[in-house]
Amino acid sequence: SILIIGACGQIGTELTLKLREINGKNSVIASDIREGNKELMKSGPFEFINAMDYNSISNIVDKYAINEIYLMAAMLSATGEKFPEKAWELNMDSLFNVLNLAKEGRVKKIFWPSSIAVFGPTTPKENTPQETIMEPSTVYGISKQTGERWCEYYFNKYGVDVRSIRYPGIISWKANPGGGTTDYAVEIYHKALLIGKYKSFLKKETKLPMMYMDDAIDATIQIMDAEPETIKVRSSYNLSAMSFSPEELALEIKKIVPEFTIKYKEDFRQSIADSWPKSIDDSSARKDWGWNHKYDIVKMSEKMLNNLHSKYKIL
Ligand code: VAH
Repeated sequence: SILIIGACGQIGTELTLKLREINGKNSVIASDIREGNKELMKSGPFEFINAMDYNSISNIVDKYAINEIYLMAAMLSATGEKFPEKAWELNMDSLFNVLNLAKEGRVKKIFWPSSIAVFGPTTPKENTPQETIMEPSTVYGISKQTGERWCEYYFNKYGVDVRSIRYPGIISWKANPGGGTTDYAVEIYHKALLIGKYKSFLKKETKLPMMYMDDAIDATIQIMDAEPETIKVRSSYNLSAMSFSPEELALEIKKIVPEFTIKYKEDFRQSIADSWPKSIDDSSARKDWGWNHKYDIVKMSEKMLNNLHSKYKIL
């Protein structure tokens, strides 16, 4: 069966729900350090796991005969800059725990998310290649770059079947993101419906690679279902669907919420965003295991506003 560590997070929540749809709820164990939202908690089995504690994972692996782990627990870019040591400890200890379970043959397959945060200020910013210079300037990016190196090492040295995707910013409505720099692109939809205005913490022209959650979930399941020999990259695959700036997103929202207004007041997250690429070349993922995105900024905005509209029961 499948274990999701960090099942209550923005991606973990929807990944758990989708995997339960496909595999049956009792063969997908959700776990986190805290409980998740109602929809997640009533959708199937839940266990408390501290991702940094090997034994707490090991016990659950034995209890449910787990053979696949999706490690979705991490401290993201903005919070990582406030608590560097904690971010490094959580992001690295949790990865070593699951890689070692696979190395010992107790788990067959691992999914571990990397991020476009592995790229830094010296990386080419447009159409960033799969292989390129990477000098990440955030603790989160450093931990993801190091994690990629360890994933490739455990694959080459111990035959561990670990697969990874460099997620761009991910936009969703079911569960809130926590502590990211791209989170403005989620908050803006809520604020557009609730108060008709938004103060962006990134400058209007800050273009970043983005993806709607349904595409991210489909890509994650697709790479895990792919035949091993099609996975040519064992560090982590570039992945993206679109790129946009706060100004472009606000324009899209105005088409549906005409009275919406936006202001810009950058904070410390601006320097994080400035260190990242503007657009990503994900041709390797498209070639190796058939990745193809379905959502552009128009389709995403319709989905986000329609779902949030009913979630908030706006009359
Ligand atoms: C963050 N949402 O903002 C995450 C992600 C590329 C962005 O890593 O930190």
